[in-house]
Amino acid sequence: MRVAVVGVTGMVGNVMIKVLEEHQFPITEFIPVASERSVGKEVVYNGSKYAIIGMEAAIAARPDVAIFSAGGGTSLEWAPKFAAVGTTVIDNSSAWRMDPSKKLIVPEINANTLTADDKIIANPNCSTIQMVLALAPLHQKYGIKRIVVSTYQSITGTGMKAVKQYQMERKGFEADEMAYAYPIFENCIPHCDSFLENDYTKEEMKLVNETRKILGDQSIAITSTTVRVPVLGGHSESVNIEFNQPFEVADVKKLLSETPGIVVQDNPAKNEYPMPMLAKDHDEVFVGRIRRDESIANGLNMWIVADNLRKGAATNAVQIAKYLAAHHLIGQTAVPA
Ligand code: A2P
Ligand code: 11C
Repeated sequence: MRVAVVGVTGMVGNVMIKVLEEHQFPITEFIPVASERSVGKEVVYNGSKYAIIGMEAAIAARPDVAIFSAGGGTSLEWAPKFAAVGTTVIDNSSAWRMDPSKKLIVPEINANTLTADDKIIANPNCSTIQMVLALAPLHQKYGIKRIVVSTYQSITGTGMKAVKQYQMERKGFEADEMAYAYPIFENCIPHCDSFLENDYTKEEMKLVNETRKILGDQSIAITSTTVRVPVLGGHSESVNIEFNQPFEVADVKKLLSETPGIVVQDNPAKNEYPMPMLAKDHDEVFVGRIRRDESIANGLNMWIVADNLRKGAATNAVQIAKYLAAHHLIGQTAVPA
């Protein structure tokens, strides 16, 4: 498999290299791609050095797969050009997620819908991926009526500029460039991505719209508040769910603990619950604080944590690529649907 990583110098790009190495993805040629600013610089993949190339050169190389983490604008412009030369694009940006002709994939939930004709595949938003992974089996069993989610999101989700802002502020300096409207050190900012006309942020509406698309159910009521916190390890989410059917908390815990990709960390007696400092550098989604919402019928509360650069981005994308490779849906071996 000839694999291009577009946005290889970025926050997600860096983790993408690690995840590809760890998953021993069968790469015959590694093609690192970034903006013209980075062309010629070197990155290390599996112990060897590779020179970064630009977009035109990457298209000319006709990779089998291109994993994009270079922002929505770059993806909108360039993904179709890669697809046009036969490359399968797995895109981490928000550019294609809600396009009805593109699939929005969390492999454990809906990879079985992929075919060789899917040349641009959307990776959901990080805060959506970790939430839906836990919701999918519960929706199937009990039917979800309504979700109320509040997030506590790592600054790594914003990119390099935000991490630099945090590091400068932590040292007591003003940042050269501000990624946020306010200082993030010793602060919480109830504002992830830009505001929309309805006064929700784009990040909040991603949780609403992407969750419905992935679960294939537009009837689920969802409302969200997304908050940036001075954390590096991962995103945390307080999720309140109202089911259509009654449930037992013990059954929910059992079902989640049997779900691939999920680790249940839930033992209040021993102060065991998921936290970003424990989730960092792990591929799994961690679920804890699982308890009945005693204020309504069929209500449940959970706390969901994942490394947003891993399952929220790089790991999910690599899992999609692995699925495509295992099912011969990419490159010269692609089997048309
Ligand atoms: P570069 O380092 O050359 O600017 P982050 O979100 O962490 O800031 O990373 C963004 C990534 O997207 C970087 O690798 C960046 O490369 C890349 N990128 C930004 N704009 C483009 C573009 N027009 N073409 C290709 N890569 C781009
Ligand atoms: C964040 N979820 O943490 C964002 C990062 O739509 O792909 C990824 C933005 C996106 O701010």
